Amino acid sequence: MGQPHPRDEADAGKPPLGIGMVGYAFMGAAHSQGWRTVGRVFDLPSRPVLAAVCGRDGQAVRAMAERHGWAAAETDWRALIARDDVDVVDICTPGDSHAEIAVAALAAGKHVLCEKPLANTVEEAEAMAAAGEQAYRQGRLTMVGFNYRRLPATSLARRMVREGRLGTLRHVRVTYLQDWLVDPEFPLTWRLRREVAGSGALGDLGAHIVDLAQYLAGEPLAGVSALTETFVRERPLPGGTTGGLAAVSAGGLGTVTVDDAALFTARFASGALATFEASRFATGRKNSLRIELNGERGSLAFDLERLNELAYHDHTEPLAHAGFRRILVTEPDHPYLEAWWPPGHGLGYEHTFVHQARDLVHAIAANHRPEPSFADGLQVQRVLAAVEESAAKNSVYTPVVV
Ligand code: SOE
Repeated sequence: MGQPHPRDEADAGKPPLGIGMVGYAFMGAAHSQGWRTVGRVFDLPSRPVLAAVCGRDGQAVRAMAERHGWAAAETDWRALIARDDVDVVDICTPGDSHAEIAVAALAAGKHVLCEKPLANTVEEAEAMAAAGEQAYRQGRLTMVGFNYRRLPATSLARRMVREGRLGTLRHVRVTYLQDWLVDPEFPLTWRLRREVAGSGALGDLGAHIVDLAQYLAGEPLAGVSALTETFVRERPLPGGTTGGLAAVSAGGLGTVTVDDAALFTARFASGALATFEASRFATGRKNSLRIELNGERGSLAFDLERLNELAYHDHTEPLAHAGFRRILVTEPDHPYLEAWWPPGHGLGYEHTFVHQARDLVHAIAANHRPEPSFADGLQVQRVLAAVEESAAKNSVYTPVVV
């Protein structure tokens, strides 16, 4: 064992906050990083302790626990939520188990952080939000893992919109594009099965951009008009995942039961118009999330591939020298950055999970409902359901007369 970390000594007097995580793949690794790092960077009111991680494959989950610093490994989530050393249950499993685990964990008196999308159906999300409301009255909190809110640049954009720098909003334009499904030989992993994932690009990517758009605009969407498509309808059956999104096939074919892409237009309650595009078939786009907001007084644009920057146009400036300029979001008074590196030393994807952990730890100490809570996650779920309903009706689709 090496020397104790100075921060460990400083934190020794703080009350422990035991974290129990269910699921240990891609998101589990990302959340582990967040929990492991948060107390070493931020001054927190309590001391997050990586108490236990849970997964069905005992050998794999023990290896994960060892690698990421979890004190114990469990193979049954019910055993995890029954543990006295677990205060927060962090759900990183596919959507089909979110509702059951979250409702049980809240009933067991735990705080719950749940990966997005909140659930696979509106009904499940309603049950989770109702359980969250009841638990809130007993001082237990819920949060959904819409991590892209927790970047300094997106948080700064929210602050600028709230300050009125864009004035009345007219447009929000969002795309979230990936290309890992382009190969028709890519196997039918759980993200392509409706009974496990709920939906495809819509729930996986569309949920993020619906949340981000509503968060930045500061208001909910009132209605949508949508098109969805499944480009490759049959794929080889999977033989196992090989890290991240990658997988190998086992032979034989199965049916894809989710969308590969979802496109929709939408109207905010205020009348602002929005367009959304979520796709896993955008060749060359790996994890490309872009959002632009246009208001009467100015515009803001964010690109996840340049995540330490915002583009800002101030339309109240003399037009002779107005235009988009780059804000480098690395100053100590930018959101989350007081604790990180000197100006100019940027952050990355993984830091969103550190910030998510920070915000939840503070919310628990203050008994303040965190945002987004399960109630907010339910609202996003309703938007996703409206998109599916609209796409099923093809309501936007007026054939071109020839
Ligand atoms: C896969 O499409 C994925 O990992 C999503 O599930 C995450 O939510 C997103 O942040 C990155 O892409």
